[in-house]
Amino acid sequence: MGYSRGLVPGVCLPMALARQGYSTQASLGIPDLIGVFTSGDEPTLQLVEGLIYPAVILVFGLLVPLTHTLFPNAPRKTVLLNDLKFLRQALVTLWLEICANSILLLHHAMATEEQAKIKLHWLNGSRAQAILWLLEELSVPYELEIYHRQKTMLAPPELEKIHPLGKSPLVTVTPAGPPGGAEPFVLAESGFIIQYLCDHYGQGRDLVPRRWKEGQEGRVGGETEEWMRYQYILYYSEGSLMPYLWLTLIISALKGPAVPFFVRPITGMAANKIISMVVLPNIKRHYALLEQMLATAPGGGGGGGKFICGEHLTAADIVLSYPLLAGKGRVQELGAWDKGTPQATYPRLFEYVARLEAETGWKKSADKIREIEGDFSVTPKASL
Ligand SMILES: N[C@@H](CCC(=O)N[C@@H](CS)C(=O)NCC(=O)O)C(=O)O
Repeated sequence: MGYSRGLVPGVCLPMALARQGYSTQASLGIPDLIGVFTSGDEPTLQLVEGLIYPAVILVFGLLVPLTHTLFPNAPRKTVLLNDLKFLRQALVTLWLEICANSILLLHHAMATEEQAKIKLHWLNGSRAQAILWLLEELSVPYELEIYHRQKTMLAPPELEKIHPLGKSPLVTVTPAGPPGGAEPFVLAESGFIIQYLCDHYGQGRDLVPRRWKEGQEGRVGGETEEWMRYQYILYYSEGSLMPYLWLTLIISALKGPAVPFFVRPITGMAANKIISMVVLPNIKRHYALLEQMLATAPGGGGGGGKFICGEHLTAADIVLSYPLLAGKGRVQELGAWDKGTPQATYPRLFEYVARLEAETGWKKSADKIREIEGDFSVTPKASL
């Protein structure tokens, strides 16, 4: 009888409690547990702990009288022995389950106390949208503080009070700790924020690829391709790709109303020169790299992957989403493309961008902003 799987729910329970912000240091009452199972936040857990588990016990409970009814002529001693064997197995399993739950709850109580508080400082039309997506994907309870760009497109000075650079995204973390004793700290830089949040809240999700190949733990070169891609993209997105998108936004402004109309022909010409000499060739090089990465992504049976590290969404896709979605509507006008349009030139890349936009987590993050702001746009609406 496959009883060993019965321990799995014992592992899920404390995780579910922690995710719902229960302080396991405080005494846990039956209503707390009922709350966990009926909250709708952990449907799988509810199914396993609340329905399947009792159902299995019930079925086996009925099996005993049923055996007597179906085989009335079987030697009484054999049936009785089988009953006793089954009962012994059931009791041992139940006991193991209770022990595992108690040990894990105790361990959790000592380790987590209360949940840390996460606050995202979100700026309109900014990379903060990717962090919002990640928080939705991780199902972490969070608070949103909204900031609006000034007319100059710069962030408002209030953000400087949070971090000296005054940019967004920023995340304030107030660790769980003794009442009134927890010192908040601030996370800055998209890549670091993503890494930190995944380290603490990513367990059990597939947002960070497995690091080591089987049997190659700790060895140079023992990393999986998925993990190498993941790490690369965390740095690449901000360090290499994003500067060209940023340049596009800034240089395009030289052709717009931010410049007095009588000097605009000159600034416009200079802008076009920089775009054709520096910006467009580099954007093309980046798009070609990403097209190639998608074509060779592992897990797709040699036919490429749906996402940048393979077949499923990772936090690397989330960090990449901002430059790609922000650039999507702007790159066409930068100049000539080999096959007429960027979409035709880099078809895999643009299919990937559409896939990112169709992700539930992305849509949830956009809806969240629509709910608060009444509107949502990936890039700032007003121009310089
Ligand atoms: N490298 C930083 C860049 C942060 C950044 O420049 N954020 C932009 C929004 S996407 C910003 O705050 N701009 C307003 C300003 O520069 O004042 C990161 O990845 O978080």
